[in-house]
Amino acid sequence: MAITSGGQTVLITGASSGIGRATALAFANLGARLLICSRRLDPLEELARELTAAGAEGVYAFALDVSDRLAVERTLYSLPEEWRDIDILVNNAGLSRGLTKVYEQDPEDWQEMVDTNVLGLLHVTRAIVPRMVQRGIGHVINLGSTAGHMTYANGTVYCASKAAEMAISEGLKLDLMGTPVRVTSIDPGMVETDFSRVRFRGDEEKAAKVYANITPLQPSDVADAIVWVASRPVHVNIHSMLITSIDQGNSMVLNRRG
Ligand code: 8X3
Repeated sequence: MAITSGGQTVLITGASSGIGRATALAFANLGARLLICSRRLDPLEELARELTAAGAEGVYAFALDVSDRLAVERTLYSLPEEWRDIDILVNNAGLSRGLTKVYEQDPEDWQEMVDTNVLGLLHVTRAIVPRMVQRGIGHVINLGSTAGHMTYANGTVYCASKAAEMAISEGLKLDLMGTPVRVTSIDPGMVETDFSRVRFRGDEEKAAKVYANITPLQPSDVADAIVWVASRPVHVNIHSMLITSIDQGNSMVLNRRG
């Protein structure tokens, strides 16, 4: 049975832009019911209209800062009745702050990355997975990174947060043995999103240099992979998928032209 047919209910965190947004659109094209959340609600309102136009069977948009454990519990434990049975959770919310030597970096940057990328993922997982186990259906798709496979200079804490994501995905899969709930880690390399703009706090020039003279992945490339893993037969669990553009070998090796 394909799990992405119409009627499947998919929760996507960090849905307002980049990979989260592209994933919401990809599932909408398949007629899914979508719960979309991000820290701010305004960008989700326009997205909700686009998702409906694309074919989503229903859309429920709400503001959520995944790093705020109490807000996650309050919001996800009181979803409207018709939105409680979530079939697919895409733990996409995440960010990077700074490209700095770890021994010089502002601890506030560490805090924000660990709170969102590690604890945020755990908070949402903790709120959603027990009902998946109870219902006997579910798929958790976590967003990792090439950064979790290979640490690069000046990115220590971001890389550590993605290495943690990989360990959490593995551990969650082990803890779910004996249940039909699947776990996948999708680990992209460089994707052309707001990622670098956020990392450099809006410094467009620095952000542009990251993708200069290479062809990065597009958010839709990653969304394709997410939809593919979710649409395998229910006895097939894709544990992880490492995806880069043709111009990226690993965290450090890039084919910059010119
Ligand atoms: C994003 C990939 O290499 O820019 O997760 O950190 S990288």
